[in-house]
Amino acid sequence: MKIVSLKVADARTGARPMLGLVLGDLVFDLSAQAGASDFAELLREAGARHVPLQQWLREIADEIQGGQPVARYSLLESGAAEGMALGLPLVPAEVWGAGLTYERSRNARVEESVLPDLYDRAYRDERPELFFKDSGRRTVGPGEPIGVRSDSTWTVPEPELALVLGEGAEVVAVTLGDDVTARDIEAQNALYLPQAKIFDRCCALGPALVPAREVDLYDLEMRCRIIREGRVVFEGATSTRLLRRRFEYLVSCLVRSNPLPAGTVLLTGTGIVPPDDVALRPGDMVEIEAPAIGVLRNPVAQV
Ligand code: DO4
Ligand code: MG
Repeated sequence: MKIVSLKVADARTGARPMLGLVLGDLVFDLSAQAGASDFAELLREAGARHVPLQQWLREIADEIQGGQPVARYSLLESGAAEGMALGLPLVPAEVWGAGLTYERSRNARVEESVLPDLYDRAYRDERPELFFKDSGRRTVGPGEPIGVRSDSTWTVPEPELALVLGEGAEVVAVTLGDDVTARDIEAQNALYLPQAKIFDRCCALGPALVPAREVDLYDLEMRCRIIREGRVVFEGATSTRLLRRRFEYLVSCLVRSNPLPAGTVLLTGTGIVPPDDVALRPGDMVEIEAPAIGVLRNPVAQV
Protein backbone atom coordinates (compact mmCIF):
# COMPACT_ATOMS: atom_id res chain seq x y z
CA MET A 1 0.00 0.00 0.00
CA LYS A 2 1.31 3.45 -0.97
CA ILE A 3 0.02 7.00 -0.80
CA VAL A 4 0.69 9.38 -3.69
CA SER A 5 -0.06 12.99 -4.36
CA LEU A 6 -1.56 13.53 -7.81
CA LYS A 7 -1.73 16.61 -9.99
CA VAL A 8 -4.92 16.17 -11.99
CA ALA A 9 -5.38 18.29 -15.12
CA ASP A 10 -8.25 20.71 -14.64
CA ALA A 11 -9.62 22.93 -17.44
CA ARG A 12 -10.46 25.74 -14.99
CA THR A 13 -7.51 25.77 -12.52
CA GLY A 14 -4.75 24.07 -14.56
CA ALA A 15 -4.08 21.31 -12.03
CA ARG A 16 -5.93 20.17 -8.94
CA PRO A 17 -4.32 18.13 -6.10
CA MET A 18 -5.64 14.71 -5.14
CA LEU A 19 -4.38 11.98 -2.82
CA GLY A 20 -4.19 8.51 -4.32
CA LEU A 21 -4.12 5.15 -2.56
CA VAL A 22 -1.99 2.68 -4.50
CA LEU A 23 -2.98 -0.98 -4.21
CA GLY A 24 -0.88 -3.16 -6.49
CA ASP A 25 -0.72 -1.25 -9.78
CA LEU A 26 -4.08 0.49 -9.28
CA VAL A 27 -4.52 4.00 -7.90
CA PHE A 28 -7.76 4.93 -6.13
CA ASP A 29 -9.12 8.35 -5.13
CA LEU A 30 -8.09 8.59 -1.47
CA SER A 31 -9.14 12.25 -1.18
CA ALA A 32 -12.79 11.42 -1.85
CA GLN A 33 -12.72 8.58 0.67
CA ALA A 34 -10.76 10.31 3.46
CA GLY A 35 -11.84 13.95 2.96
CA ALA A 36 -8.23 15.13 2.70
CA SER A 37 -6.44 16.69 -0.24
CA ASP A 38 -2.90 16.40 1.13
CA PHE A 39 -0.91 14.20 3.49
CA ALA A 40 -0.86 16.74 6.35
CA GLU A 41 -4.66 16.85 6.26
CA LEU A 42 -4.78 13.04 6.18
CA LEU A 43 -2.58 12.88 9.30
CA ARG A 44 -4.77 15.45 11.09
CA GLU A 45 -7.94 13.57 10.09
CA ALA A 46 -6.52 10.26 11.40
CA GLY A 47 -5.58 12.06 14.65
CA ALA A 48 -9.08 13.54 15.00
CA ARG A 49 -10.55 10.04 14.60
CA HIS A 50 -8.10 8.65 17.19
CA VAL A 51 -7.11 5.90 14.79
CA PRO A 52 -3.55 5.04 13.73
CA LEU A 53 -3.05 6.13 10.11
CA GLN A 54 -2.06 2.63 9.05
CA GLN A 55 -5.23 1.06 10.46
CA TRP A 56 -7.46 3.71 8.91
CA LEU A 57 -5.81 3.24 5.51
CA ARG A 58 -6.39 -0.53 5.77
CA GLU A 59 -10.10 0.08 6.42
CA ILE A 60 -10.27 2.49 3.46
CA ALA A 61 -8.41 0.00 1.26
CA ASP A 62 -11.00 -2.69 2.03
CA GLU A 63 -13.83 -0.35 0.95
CA ILE A 64 -12.14 1.20 -2.06
CA GLN A 65 -10.87 -1.99 -3.75
CA GLY A 66 -14.10 -2.88 -5.53
CA GLY A 67 -14.45 0.65 -6.97
CA GLN A 68 -13.12 2.34 -10.07
CA PRO A 69 -9.38 3.14 -10.07
CA VAL A 70 -8.29 6.59 -11.34
CA ALA A 71 -4.96 5.51 -12.85
CA ARG A 72 -2.30 2.84 -13.19
CA TYR A 73 0.66 3.45 -10.88
CA SER A 74 3.26 2.20 -13.38
CA LEU A 75 2.08 4.82 -15.92
CA LEU A 76 2.17 7.57 -13.31
CA GLU A 77 5.68 6.66 -12.17
CA SER A 78 7.04 6.70 -15.71
CA GLY A 79 5.25 10.00 -16.43
CA ALA A 80 3.01 8.43 -19.08
CA ALA A 81 -0.42 8.74 -17.41
CA GLU A 82 -2.86 10.90 -19.35
CA GLY A 83 -4.07 14.06 -17.58
CA MET A 84 -2.35 13.13 -14.33
CA ALA A 85 1.13 13.31 -12.82
CA LEU A 86 2.78 12.45 -9.53
CA GLY A 87 3.42 15.41 -7.22
CA LEU A 88 5.51 15.94 -4.08
CA PRO A 89 3.98 13.28 -1.79
CA LEU A 90 3.89 15.69 1.14
CA VAL A 91 4.87 19.31 1.61
CA PRO A 92 7.35 18.80 4.44
CA ALA A 93 6.98 21.04 7.49
CA GLU A 94 10.79 20.90 7.77
CA VAL A 95 13.50 18.69 6.30
CA TRP A 96 16.47 17.59 8.42
CA GLY A 97 19.41 15.43 7.42
CA ALA A 98 21.50 12.85 9.25
CA GLY A 99 25.05 12.32 8.03
CA LEU A 100 27.81 9.71 8.33
CA THR A 101 25.35 6.93 9.02
CA TYR A 102 27.00 4.53 6.54
CA GLU A 103 30.69 3.56 6.31
CA ARG A 104 30.66 4.56 2.61
CA SER A 105 29.73 8.14 3.52
CA ARG A 106 32.38 8.29 6.28
CA ASN A 107 35.07 7.07 3.85
CA ALA A 108 34.07 9.59 1.16
CA ARG A 109 34.15 12.53 3.61
CA VAL A 110 37.47 11.40 5.16
CA GLU A 111 39.03 11.28 1.65
CA GLU A 112 37.62 14.61 0.45
CA SER A 113 38.12 16.76 3.55
CA VAL A 114 41.10 18.74 4.82
CA LEU A 115 39.92 17.71 8.31
CA PRO A 116 39.32 13.94 8.01
CA ASP A 117 39.27 13.35 11.78
CA LEU A 118 36.18 15.50 12.12
CA TYR A 119 34.13 13.10 10.02
CA ASP A 120 35.57 9.95 11.54
CA ARG A 121 34.59 11.20 15.00
CA ALA A 122 31.03 12.05 13.97
CA TYR A 123 30.74 8.54 12.49
CA ARG A 124 31.86 6.92 15.76
CA ASP A 125 30.66 9.28 18.50
CA GLU A 126 27.41 8.76 20.35
CA ARG A 127 26.00 12.06 19.05
CA PRO A 128 25.07 11.70 15.38
CA GLU A 129 25.53 14.38 12.74
CA LEU A 130 22.17 16.11 12.25
CA PHE A 131 21.68 19.20 10.15
CA PHE A 132 18.87 21.44 8.94
CA LYS A 133 18.20 20.94 5.22
CA ASP A 134 15.05 22.84 4.24
CA SER A 135 11.97 24.68 5.42
CA GLY A 136 10.00 22.96 2.65
CA ARG A 137 10.22 25.49 -0.17
CA ARG A 138 13.47 24.13 -1.70
CA THR A 139 12.12 20.57 -1.91
CA VAL A 140 10.85 19.19 -5.21
CA GLY A 141 8.74 16.19 -6.15
CA PRO A 142 8.97 13.44 -8.80
CA GLY A 143 9.83 14.73 -12.29
CA GLU A 144 10.83 18.20 -11.07
CA PRO A 145 14.40 19.50 -11.52
CA ILE A 146 16.92 19.25 -8.70
CA GLY A 147 19.56 22.00 -8.61
CA VAL A 148 23.28 22.41 -9.19
CA ARG A 149 24.62 25.63 -7.67
CA SER A 150 26.25 28.07 -10.09
CA ASP A 151 29.39 28.13 -7.86
CA SER A 152 29.80 24.33 -7.63
CA THR A 153 31.55 22.02 -10.08
CA TRP A 154 31.14 18.87 -7.98
CA THR A 155 27.51 18.34 -6.98
CA VAL A 156 26.20 14.83 -6.39
CA PRO A 157 22.90 13.15 -5.52
CA GLU A 158 22.68 11.54 -2.06
CA PRO A 159 20.01 8.81 -2.22
CA GLU A 160 18.55 8.33 1.24
CA LEU A 161 15.63 6.76 3.03
CA ALA A 162 13.38 9.62 4.22
CA LEU A 163 11.37 9.22 7.42
CA VAL A 164 8.11 11.16 7.76
CA LEU A 165 7.36 12.05 11.38
CA GLY A 166 3.91 12.37 12.94
CA GLU A 167 2.58 14.49 15.83
CA GLY A 168 4.67 12.72 18.51
CA ALA A 169 7.74 12.34 16.24
CA GLU A 170 6.81 8.71 15.53
CA VAL A 171 7.75 7.46 12.05
CA VAL A 172 4.41 7.31 10.21
CA ALA A 173 5.68 6.75 6.68
CA VAL A 174 8.82 6.52 4.56
CA THR A 175 9.75 7.68 1.09
CA LEU A 176 12.89 8.21 -0.97
CA GLY A 177 14.93 11.37 -0.61
CA ASP A 178 17.77 13.05 -2.46
CA ASP A 179 20.03 15.17 -0.23
CA VAL A 180 21.64 16.95 -3.21
CA THR A 181 25.07 18.14 -2.05
CA ALA A 182 27.81 20.41 -3.41
CA ARG A 183 30.78 18.20 -2.43
CA ASP A 184 33.42 20.73 -3.46
CA ILE A 185 31.98 23.30 -1.04
CA GLU A 186 31.55 20.68 1.70
CA ALA A 187 35.16 19.48 1.23
CA GLN A 188 36.67 22.95 1.28
CA ASN A 189 35.67 23.73 4.87
CA ALA A 190 33.25 22.01 7.26
CA LEU A 191 31.87 25.43 8.22
CA TYR A 192 30.55 25.74 4.67
CA LEU A 193 28.16 22.80 5.20
CA PRO A 194 24.97 24.93 5.11
CA GLN A 195 26.04 26.30 1.69
CA ALA A 196 26.86 22.78 0.45
CA LYS A 197 23.48 21.49 1.59
CA ILE A 198 20.93 24.33 1.35
CA PHE A 199 20.15 26.00 -1.97
CA ASP A 200 17.35 26.20 -4.50
CA ARG A 201 16.05 22.66 -5.37
CA CYS A 202 18.51 20.95 -3.00
CA CYS A 203 16.12 18.19 -1.99
CA ALA A 204 13.76 15.78 -3.75
CA LEU A 205 11.17 13.48 -2.15
CA GLY A 206 8.98 10.75 -3.62
CA PRO A 207 7.57 9.06 -5.56
CA ALA A 208 5.21 7.64 -2.91
CA LEU A 209 4.75 7.38 0.84
CA VAL A 210 4.72 3.89 2.31
CA PRO A 211 3.25 3.49 5.81
CA ALA A 212 6.20 2.69 8.08
CA ARG A 213 4.85 -0.65 9.28
CA GLU A 214 4.37 -1.95 5.73
CA VAL A 215 8.12 -2.33 5.18
CA ASP A 216 11.15 -3.71 6.99
CA LEU A 217 13.05 -0.43 7.45
CA TYR A 218 16.31 -2.26 8.12
CA ASP A 219 16.21 -4.37 4.97
CA LEU A 220 15.56 -1.95 2.10
CA GLU A 221 17.58 -2.15 -1.09
CA MET A 222 18.32 1.17 -2.79
CA ARG A 223 19.87 1.97 -6.18
CA CYS A 224 20.88 5.21 -7.84
CA ARG A 225 21.59 5.95 -11.50
CA ILE A 226 22.81 9.10 -13.20
CA ILE A 227 21.75 9.12 -16.85
CA ARG A 228 23.39 11.47 -19.38
CA GLU A 229 22.24 11.66 -22.99
CA GLY A 230 20.61 8.23 -22.62
CA ARG A 231 23.73 6.59 -21.10
CA VAL A 232 24.14 5.47 -17.47
CA VAL A 233 27.27 7.33 -16.26
CA PHE A 234 26.97 6.13 -12.67
CA GLU A 235 25.12 3.31 -10.94
CA GLY A 236 25.44 2.37 -7.28
CA ALA A 237 23.53 0.35 -4.70
CA THR A 238 23.20 0.00 -0.95
CA SER A 239 20.93 -1.48 1.67
CA THR A 240 19.66 -0.13 4.99
CA ARG A 241 21.19 -3.32 6.44
CA LEU A 242 24.50 -1.41 6.27
CA LEU A 243 23.25 1.48 8.37
CA ARG A 244 25.34 2.21 11.47
CA ARG A 245 22.60 3.97 13.47
CA ARG A 246 19.07 2.97 14.47
CA PHE A 247 16.34 5.22 13.02
CA GLU A 248 14.66 5.62 16.43
CA TYR A 249 17.95 6.78 17.87
CA LEU A 250 18.43 9.39 15.12
CA VAL A 251 14.88 10.68 15.70
CA SER A 252 15.34 10.73 19.49
CA CYS A 253 18.48 12.88 19.05
CA LEU A 254 16.72 15.17 16.56
CA VAL A 255 13.83 15.97 18.92
CA ARG A 256 15.97 16.60 22.02
CA SER A 257 14.97 20.11 23.15
CA ASN A 258 13.69 20.55 19.59
CA PRO A 259 9.94 19.87 19.22
CA LEU A 260 9.08 19.30 15.56
CA PRO A 261 5.81 19.79 13.68
CA ALA A 262 3.99 16.76 12.25
CA GLY A 263 5.07 16.25 8.64
CA THR A 264 8.77 16.83 9.36
CA VAL A 265 11.08 14.70 7.21
CA LEU A 266 14.40 13.21 8.31
CA LEU A 267 16.81 12.13 5.55
CA THR A 268 18.75 9.28 7.11
CA GLY A 269 22.12 9.53 5.35
CA THR A 270 23.59 8.14 2.19
CA GLY A 271 25.23 4.78 1.59
CA ILE A 272 25.83 5.55 -2.10
CA VAL A 273 28.58 7.99 -3.09
CA PRO A 274 29.65 8.27 -6.76
CA PRO A 275 33.40 8.16 -7.51
CA ASP A 276 35.24 11.49 -7.35
CA ASP A 277 35.18 12.06 -11.13
CA VAL A 278 31.37 12.01 -11.28
CA ALA A 279 29.46 15.30 -10.89
CA LEU A 280 25.91 16.21 -11.89
CA ARG A 281 25.45 18.31 -15.03
CA PRO A 282 22.36 20.23 -16.18
CA GLY A 283 20.39 17.89 -18.44
CA ASP A 284 21.26 14.73 -16.45
CA MET A 285 18.53 12.53 -15.04
CA VAL A 286 18.87 11.07 -11.52
CA GLU A 287 16.94 7.92 -10.65
CA ILE A 288 16.69 6.66 -7.09
CA GLU A 289 14.97 3.33 -6.69
CA ALA A 290 13.84 1.09 -3.84
CA PRO A 291 11.61 -1.82 -4.87
CA ALA A 292 9.46 -1.35 -1.76
CA ILE A 293 8.87 2.36 -2.46
CA GLY A 294 9.28 3.05 -6.20
CA VAL A 295 11.48 5.13 -8.50
CA LEU A 296 12.14 8.82 -7.89
CA ARG A 297 13.21 10.51 -11.16
CA ASN A 298 14.51 14.08 -11.29
CA PRO A 299 16.18 15.98 -14.13
CA VAL A 300 19.08 18.26 -13.18
CA ALA A 301 19.08 22.05 -13.74
CA GLN A 302 21.52 24.85 -13.01
CA VAL A 303 20.19 27.13 -10.24
O1 DO4 B 1 28.68 16.42 6.62
C1 DO4 B 1 28.47 15.51 5.84
C2 DO4 B 1 27.12 15.18 5.40
C3 DO4 B 1 26.99 13.72 5.14
C4 DO4 B 1 25.67 13.33 4.60
O2 DO4 B 1 24.83 14.10 4.21
C5 DO4 B 1 25.38 11.88 4.49
O3 DO4 B 1 26.15 11.04 5.00
O4 DO4 B 1 24.36 11.56 3.91
MG1 MG C 1 23.18 13.13 3.05
